[in-house]
Amino acid sequence: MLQTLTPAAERTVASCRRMAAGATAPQTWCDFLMFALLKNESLAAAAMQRLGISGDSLLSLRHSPAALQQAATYLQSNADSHPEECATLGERSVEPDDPLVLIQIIDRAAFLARRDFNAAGISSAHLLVAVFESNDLLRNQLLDNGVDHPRILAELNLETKVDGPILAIDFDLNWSESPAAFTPRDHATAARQSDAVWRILDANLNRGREGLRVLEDYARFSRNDASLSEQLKALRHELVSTEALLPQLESYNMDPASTIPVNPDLLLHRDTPHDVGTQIFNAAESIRNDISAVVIANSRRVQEALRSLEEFGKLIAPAFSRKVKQIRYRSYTLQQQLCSIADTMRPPNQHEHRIQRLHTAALYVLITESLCRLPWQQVVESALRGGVDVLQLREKHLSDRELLRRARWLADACRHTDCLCIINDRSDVAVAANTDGVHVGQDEFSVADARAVLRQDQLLGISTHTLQQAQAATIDGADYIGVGPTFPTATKIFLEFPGLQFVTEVSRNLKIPAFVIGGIDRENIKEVQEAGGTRVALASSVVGSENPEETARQVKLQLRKPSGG
Ligand code: TZP
Repeated sequence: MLQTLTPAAERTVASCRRMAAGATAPQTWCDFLMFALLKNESLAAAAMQRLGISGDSLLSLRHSPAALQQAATYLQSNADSHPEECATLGERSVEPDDPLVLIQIIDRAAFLARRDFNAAGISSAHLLVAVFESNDLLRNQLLDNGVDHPRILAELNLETKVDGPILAIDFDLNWSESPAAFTPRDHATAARQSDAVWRILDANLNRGREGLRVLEDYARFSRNDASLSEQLKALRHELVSTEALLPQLESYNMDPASTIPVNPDLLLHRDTPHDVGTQIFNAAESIRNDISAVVIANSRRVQEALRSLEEFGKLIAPAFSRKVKQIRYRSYTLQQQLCSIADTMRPPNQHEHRIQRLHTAALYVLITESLCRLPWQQVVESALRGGVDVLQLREKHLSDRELLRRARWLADACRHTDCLCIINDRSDVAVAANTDGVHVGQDEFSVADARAVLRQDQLLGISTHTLQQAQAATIDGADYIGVGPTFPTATKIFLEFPGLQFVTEVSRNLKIPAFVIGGIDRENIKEVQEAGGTRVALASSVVGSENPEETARQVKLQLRKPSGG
């Protein structure tokens, strides 16, 4: 539990007391605390400098001429720049006449420090955040100058997640504890002896660096993305430079290109011959189907390495761990960019997932607005509620733009369900709307041509009217076939009806998912089943019904019954 102020924080509070002595206005105390933070050598002072908060800028914020004079004198003096002098000041315990505002700020700082995993005590950094949060006037003035909460936290490298108003402190402050108690944690020395921790850090620094190099190569040579590869390279170099934050025996030079650890302690603990992990192989490790799989695998590798470094780093070097955490967050952003590029090429498992869904599908419904009794979107929603497995947008006469708009709407409606979304005829629309796939007829693009347009993870179905066509579709690599027309229908004009005989032929000869189509309704579905059909594609009988949900539900129930039952 944190009960202490770090020496710099003690010095700062002491300076503030000296400057603001006798002042009654809370604003004065806040302003003077800012001056004191700036004046004393501390984390906060360095951060304030980087944030552009200078003595002059603070002076310009003040309104009282007397206080202005007092502050200016203080800034010019050397009073607080000698640690020895300040340390004596810091040993004084809490003053009985400290104003409420100061006590509140310190309470808040204590609260922040408790939430900061790596905090060794209430530091100047916590004081800076606390004063920023506590004083509206000061905060607004800083915000006007572009200094906001996230920037302050980032500059202070604070781990704390700050929210809510100032809370009452729930433990006793121990103001009198000696500054010696703030030196790094006791277990650090013991942990430093730990061979295991060093080996873990060594392995993961290598793993992280190598993974980043792979991603960088991809960005550079495959994507030709100079900015992304530059950022990945910078991140890799930064990862290497974190080694300097580990406890070290002697000084050493940073060489980001080297595979030999620059920190000799890391090398000292490297023991590859006895690493049991070098013998463990995962079958998936050696299989990469395409570039996107390489990108995804290495992104994971980098994340895992960084997480491991962050966790084990806490045992021996909190500053190292904090830095790695920052790198991990930045790597997320870069990897998201990389993976979204890679995803465009082939999202992992998406095709497999769609194929699996297709194999469990029994009811396929075609959506054509002119056949719908209700507004077509309502029909879609109703059919989805009824448990339809696949929806196809079949519109032959819309403009491209309107077709795409509907395709996107349908894809979005299906995305929140496990229903597949298919576009009739138009592979380009299926790609643009990112639907689950496309369905073509015998007079449209061939399977091969449609595949050339589609993304690799998208499904492709084709209508077939003869066993020969059905066999060809299977050989060409279609994911499913339409089998029909089975019964006469007003939905599409046909000269011939292969009928139930064709259904039987397909069911006996082919294993590919086959959706029987053409004039099917709740009355004749039994005949389809008796002919060997297990899946059906319906248009008018569902979308033209008053209650598509109920019709879909009934058809699905029927399909679940054993053949002819
Ligand atoms: N292909 C063969 S039959 C058919 C298509 C598109 C129409 C199916 O519609 P319905 O209304 O179920 O007969």
